[in-house]
Amino acid sequence: MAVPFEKLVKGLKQGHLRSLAKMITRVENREAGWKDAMKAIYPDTGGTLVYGITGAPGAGKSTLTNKIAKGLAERGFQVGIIAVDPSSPFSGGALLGDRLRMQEISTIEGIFIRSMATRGTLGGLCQGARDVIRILDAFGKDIVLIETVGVGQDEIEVVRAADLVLVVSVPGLGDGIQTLKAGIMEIADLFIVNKADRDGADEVVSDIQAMLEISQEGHASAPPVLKTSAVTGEGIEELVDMLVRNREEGKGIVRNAEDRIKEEILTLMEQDLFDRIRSQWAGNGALREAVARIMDGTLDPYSVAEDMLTGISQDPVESLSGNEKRGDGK
Ligand SMILES: Nc1nc2c(ncn2[C@@H]2O[C@H](COP(=O)(O)OP(=O)(O)OP(=O)(O)O)[C@@H](O)[C@H]2O)c(=O)[nH]1
Ligand SMILES: [Mg+2]
Repeated sequence: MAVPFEKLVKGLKQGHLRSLAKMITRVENREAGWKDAMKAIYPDTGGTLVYGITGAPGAGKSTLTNKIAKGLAERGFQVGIIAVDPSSPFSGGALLGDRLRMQEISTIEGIFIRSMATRGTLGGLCQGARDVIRILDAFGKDIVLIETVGVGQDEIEVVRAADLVLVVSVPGLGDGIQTLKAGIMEIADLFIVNKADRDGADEVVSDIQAMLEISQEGHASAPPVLKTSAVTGEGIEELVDMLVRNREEGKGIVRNAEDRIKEEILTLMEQDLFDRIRSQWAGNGALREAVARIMDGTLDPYSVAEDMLTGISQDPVESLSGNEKRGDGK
């Protein structure tokens, strides 16, 4: 028998690492009771600041994330790291290096690291990340760093949901900025030019600044551009200091809060609705029946889909108040 969720929630709140790891796995796997467990921890969340770290494949995101985490832990912060799809296929076979680095960082007091697959995440990558962040939050993490490669749409959505977004560039990628997904430059709160020990870092800094000047015309202050090197340590202290200051000033925490909540509700509903429709219609043979009738020409897919949905619709506001009245967290 698996440990009941209630026990994990209790263990999580008491700061047990095993409960933290187990709870994440079981919520990720959408095991029975996951939602009640999330409801139970929800009141203990909201205190964590989330930094999204993204950029071109191989830009040094993982290396930087680890350095940042170390720096924050040294300053007394409890840090969680979520590495989305560590070692992207783009940089080719860095998996072992990533594993070793992850192992190393996980031995540091106050740091918890967890990887997440991009594909096949039940409930979607964004919701999956939100859940893990919340569990880390309830556990008592002050800051969560989430690393994703800045190429796919899902990955961008994940960092977009962060309180503060760091975009990592490097010299030597040719037109480095261009290799990033369009739209990623717009969501940056802070630009980092990593591998500053290599030639061309200053050019990348000026490129970014020039681009910012054009796009920020008439707008509020442009995001800062910082040079770092994981090799020489240049800029790392400064970067960590900047992030700490940011947390102290409470910047970012409430950015887009309303939109984010809205987005989350819709995502959760979408998933739930889909599961319900599937089990209801596929389970009792109705779907097969409908297919047969479409094939013999008596029905069309449009009408079938419409009919299937009619059964589930209800006045949303009414069902909301019904839920409140119940008030037993179910
Ligand atoms: N010269 C130099 N190399 C660096 C620096 N930072 C990282 N690297 C190296 O660059 C390579 C890629 O670093 P990672 O941290 O794995 O990069 P990443 O962006 O996480 O890569 P993916 O997650 O695979 O996209 C590794 O070999 C690092 O050691 C730096 O500041 N200078
Ligand atoms: Mg990486």
